[in-house]
Amino acid sequence: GTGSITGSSCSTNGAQTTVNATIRVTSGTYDGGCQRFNAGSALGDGSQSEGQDPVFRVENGATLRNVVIGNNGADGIHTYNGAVLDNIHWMNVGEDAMTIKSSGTTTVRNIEGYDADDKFFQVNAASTLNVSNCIIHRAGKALRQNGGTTFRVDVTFDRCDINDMNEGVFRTDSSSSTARLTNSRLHDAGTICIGPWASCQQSG
Ligand code: ADA
Ligand code: CA
Ligand code: CA
Ligand code: CA
Repeated sequence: GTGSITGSSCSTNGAQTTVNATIRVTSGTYDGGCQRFNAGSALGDGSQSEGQDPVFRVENGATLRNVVIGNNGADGIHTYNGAVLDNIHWMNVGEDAMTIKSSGTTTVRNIEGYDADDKFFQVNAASTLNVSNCIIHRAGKALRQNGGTTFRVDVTFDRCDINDMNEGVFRTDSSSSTARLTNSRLHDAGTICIGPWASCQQSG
């Protein structure tokens, strides 16, 4: 069963900081204290234009915790060589919410995000992505392996509430990638598996 899906416990009316240069988390834990981190125009405008900078860049297994990404989400959060994202709330996803930029395992838990014009998770490198306790409302798709790439991505979503996707949940162009959705609730979520996935399943 789905149990309870609570998303993030951060409220969206905390103190707001404008981020004019990407905050880099290279080791240990960065605890945002549930402040609102809003992208300044130096990072981008949160539109669909590519080449915007992320608000946070998390590397080498470091942890980013207790963060609200404000109404300008720019290019969201980038991970390199694996990372942990815990208790993150995207008020209004920008170009995308989170991008895997290099290989590793990225663990994402207790998150929620709203209003992604196209992608929520963007995966640009062979990697593993494990997501649990997530709420994604309004996006084109919840996850996109970078178009035209054929490397292997292994993704799991557990206890997710996915609502109002224009296109669907998981999309790849790779026949070696896998996706699994468990214990989740879908509403107007489109096609769950788009593309030639080696395996793509929903259960529980
Ligand atoms: C699009 C674009 C890629 C990359 C990606 C992203 O898919 O074609 O080059 O920029 O978005 O990481 O946002
Ligand atoms: Ca993009
Ligand atoms: Ca948006
Ligand atoms: Ca992007």
